[in-house]
Amino acid sequence: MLDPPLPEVAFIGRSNVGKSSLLNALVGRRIAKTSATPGKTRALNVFLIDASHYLLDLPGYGYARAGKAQRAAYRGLVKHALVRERLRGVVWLLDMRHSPSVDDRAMQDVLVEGETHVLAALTKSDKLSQAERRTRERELRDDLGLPEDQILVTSAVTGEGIADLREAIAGLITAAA
Ligand SMILES: Nc1nc2c(ncn2[C@@H]2O[C@H](COP(=O)(O)OP(=O)(O)OP(=O)(O)O)[C@@H](O)[C@H]2O)c(=O)[nH]1
Ligand SMILES: [Mg+2]
Repeated sequence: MLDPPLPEVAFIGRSNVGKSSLLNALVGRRIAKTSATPGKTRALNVFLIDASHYLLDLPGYGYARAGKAQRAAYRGLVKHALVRERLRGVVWLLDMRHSPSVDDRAMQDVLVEGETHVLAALTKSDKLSQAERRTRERELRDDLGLPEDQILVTSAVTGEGIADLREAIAGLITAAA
């Protein structure tokens, strides 16, 4: 358990989806390391925010170039993160340009199974035109089957959705455990 014990929210998603970048955008500081090369985040990195909660940055899943042992280690990290005593929920990131991958589906099953509180962050909205963005948002909303307020369109580049995500995370943290 982290000291001091405080509510935790974990960032989960496939490698390169933008977990570390979104975390940085949320806190307005470059505290998590980011890279254009998948597999940048290699361990569980913990950030204490405003002395009130922790944000957990995790390695991504589905990183094809990682070795077998490394992938097993990443899976273990994520699995353990999900059962942490103080975990209040996860921000589950999906690249808005793509349909959920097999690994994303598997993660969704795990999240449903564990009754984990989920905020789905659709990332990199800046990479789409307005028309594409609307289409993809609708498709993903239909596809994911999550309540409307649990899906947020975000961009670490333009800042779209960041304030809403910050608010939603605050909601997770203050909700009765
Ligand atoms: N255009 C755009 N690029 C982004 C956005 N978020 C992240 N990126 C880029 O995507 C790449 C991966 O970002 P990271 O934040 O390192 O991704 P990650 O999910 O933490 O990756 P791993 O730690 O390897 O699992 C970097 O080149 C980022 O600059 C975004 O909102 N818009
Ligand atoms: Mg990362």
